[in-house]
Order: sequence, then C-alpha cells, then structure tokens
Amino acid sequence: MTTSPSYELVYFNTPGISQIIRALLDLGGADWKETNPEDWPSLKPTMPLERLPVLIERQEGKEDLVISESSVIERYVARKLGFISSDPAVAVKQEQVRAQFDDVTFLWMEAYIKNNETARPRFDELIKVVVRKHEELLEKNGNNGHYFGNQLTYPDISTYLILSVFRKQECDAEFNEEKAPNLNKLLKVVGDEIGARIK
Ligand SMILES: N[C@@H](CCC(=O)N[C@@H](CS)C(=O)NCC(=O)O)C(=O)O
Repeated sequence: MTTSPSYELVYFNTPGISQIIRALLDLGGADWKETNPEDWPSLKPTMPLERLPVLIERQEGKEDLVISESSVIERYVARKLGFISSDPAVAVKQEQVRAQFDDVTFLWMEAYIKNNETARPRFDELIKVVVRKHEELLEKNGNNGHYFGNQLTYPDISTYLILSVFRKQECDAEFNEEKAPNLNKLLKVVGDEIGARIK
C-alpha cells in the first residue's frame, strides 16, 4: 500500500511569498506543517538555493524531494492536489493566468511596501491591463466566479489571494465593482468557498 506524502514548508514567519502555497496545502487537505528558521544564517547554506521558501515532500519508500522557488512550489503542489488540469493544454492556460500577476505583484511590492515612488505609475498602468484581460477571461467562462469550468482551480485561488492583499492595502481602485464586476464576482464566489478554510 502506498502512503500519502507529507509536506514541510520552510519559510519565515510572515505571509510573504508563501501565502498561495499554504492555501493550496490547506485546501487540498494535505498532511503538512510549517517550520520557521530559528537561526537563518546557519540554515541558509544548507538550503538548495540558499533562499526560502523550501518545500520538503516525504513519502515512505522514496527519497525526500526538496524544492525551491515559490512559483515552482505552487505549481507542484497545485498539480499534486488536483488544482491544475491533467491536460497540458489547459494546464498551461491556468498557469498563464497566475503568471500574469507576477509583474504587477512585483511593482506593487516596490510601490506600496518599499515606497518606491517611481514604481507607482508603473503599477497603476499595468494593473489596468491585467484587470481588462481578466475581465475578458471571466466573461468568456460565463462570469460564474471561476476562470475554468465551474470549479475551483489554481488561478481562482491565486487571484483571490493576490487581489485580497491589494484590497486590504487599499490598492483596489482599478478593480472596484464598477470597473471590474467579473473579478469582484470571483472574489465573492471564491471567498465564500474558501475564505473560512484558509488561515
Ligand atoms: N525567486 C525566489 C525568491 C526567494 C526569496 O527572495 N526569498 C527571500 C524571502 S521572501 C529570502 O530567502 N531571503 C533571505 C535571504 O536571501 O537570505 C522565490 O520565489 O522563491
């Protein structure tokens, strides 16, 4: 009998770039725990790329799998727990929806977390494009609060978490109800579905 794997997420005690990974593990019902380094300088050289997050997958009879890079960990976990399609042609579109937020999230961090003034107009410009493209995608899927079919998938979860953070920081002018009804529908539908199930 094959046992299910268990996971250890190693990251700092902060939401940072691990929120989507944590949510996927919770929502997928994985057996997982998180550890926060007590002495990062000593641990750093022992990590595969000397940075966090790192995910360790343990399964009886197999060598431990140790992976780095948050976006790669997200996709691995999403695939293992059934939030990415097994059809590569659909999977790549789902990953594309998530990846479209990389640049805008980077600019948001520069502008609103690091207070880099020059990043603000670039964030304002790019978020408009992202919102326009995502409104179209959601419309094409029947504006049912999901990007693909009628079920919860990786891009639903990632968009919900990213936009919720922007909204909490009051950076949501470009995706208010009036400008982005479809994204707001997604935030409501996905929030109702998973809001209480993630930390
Ligand atoms: N591209 C990497 C970036 C990783 C990264 O910047 N990690 C930071 C924390 S958010 C880190 O490990 N900082 C401590 C260090 O570099 O020593 C990823 O997405 O995983």
